[in-house]
Formats: sequence, structure tokens, C-alpha cells
Amino acid sequence: MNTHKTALVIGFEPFNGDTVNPSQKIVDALHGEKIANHAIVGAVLPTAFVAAFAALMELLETHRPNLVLALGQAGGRAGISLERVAINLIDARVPDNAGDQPVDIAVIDDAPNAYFSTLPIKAMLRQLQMRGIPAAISNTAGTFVCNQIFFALAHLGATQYPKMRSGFVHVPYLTEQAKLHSDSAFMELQTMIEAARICLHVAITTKHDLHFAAGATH
Ligand code: PCA
Repeated sequence: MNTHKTALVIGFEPFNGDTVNPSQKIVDALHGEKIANHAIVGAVLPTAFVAAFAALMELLETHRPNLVLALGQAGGRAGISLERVAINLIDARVPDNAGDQPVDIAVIDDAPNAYFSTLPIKAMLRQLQMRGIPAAISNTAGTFVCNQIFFALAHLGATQYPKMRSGFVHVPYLTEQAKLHSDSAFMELQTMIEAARICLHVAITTKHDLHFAAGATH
């Protein structure tokens, strides 16, 4: 009998003209690892609103993870962004990979306006900082496909999968991408992979989050 617990790690395909997505590479690297007695299952979603949602539902049904860490690229951000808030809104600034560009619609009709991450983001932040990895709490995951999946995870956790905890972490451009996006911040892939491992370990092993100031004034 398989007594492993499963942690699902989600990444996304490249989008908006990019040829790589760091989140995909992180997921490929972590798939099959074991962290804190959890089997890590990696999955890459299409960066497309309709297809990503459908793929997410199928993944949850198949793997029944008790923890989901979703990762996505946030080009221009300088460090690891531990997302605090998922909002029930889509407002696509660019078309997704299916050519869809929905504006000002709900992720899920008749669902709450927002959810907080159910991962211990302050404990994750503290551990990343102790390892010297640039990181911060972020209070917006945007209004594109990543926020959609973050929100869908939170809502499905609240309504259909009560034992599942979930959250979202945005990562910067890779070093090679930053050359194409002039003056952008970047991070080495190995640092991102290590950061994701740390986040997973802390999320799996922390019952009560830490409390220290890491908010924003604007
Ligand atoms: N980043 C986009 C979608 C896929 C990804 O990696 C976002 O932040 O919405």
C-alpha cells in the first residue's frame, strides 16, 4: 500500500512571447523528489485560462494532494514573491496561449472576492531569508492565469478538498531571459529550485505560521 502523502508542485508553460518559463524548469527538477515524507508530483499547466482550469481539476482528482505549491513567472520582480492574496477577478493585459483575453470577469461565479494563501508564508519568508535568498511577501498575484489558478486552488480547498492547503509563489526571470528583457531583475535557476524546496519543506512541516511584520505601505 502506498502510504505517501503527496505534495503537488505546479508550473506554467512559457507565455507572451517567452520561450522558457522558470516555473516549468523548477517543476521538472523537483518532480519525483521526496520532501518531509511527501512524494513531490510536478505538473506543468498551459498558460491558458480555460485549459489550465480543466487541467488543475483533473490533477487534484488524480493525486488528491494534501498540499499544493503553484509557481509562476513574474518578470521584473527581483526576488521570490510569496503571494498572500488570490482575487476572484480576471483582467488579462495580454492574450493567453490560446489567444483568449478575458477582461473583468470572475474566476468563479458566486465565489468570495478573495482568499488568503493557506501556506505559512511568513515562515517560508524567514527560512528563505536565512538562506540568503531574496524574497518578499507579495499582496497581488496579478489578474492573469497565475492568479486564476491560485484562486481556483483556494476555492476548491475551501469547498471540495478540506484537507488540502495551497498557495502561490512567483519567481523572477531566469538569467538568460533577463538579457532579452533589458534591465530586468533575474535569478539563477539553481537558486529558484532551492527556494522552492525550502518553501515546500517549510509548508509541509509548519503547523502555525510565524508572526512578524512583512507587509507593505503601498
Ligand atoms: N506567469 C503568469 C502566467 C503563467 C506564469 O508563469 C502569471 O503570473 O499570471
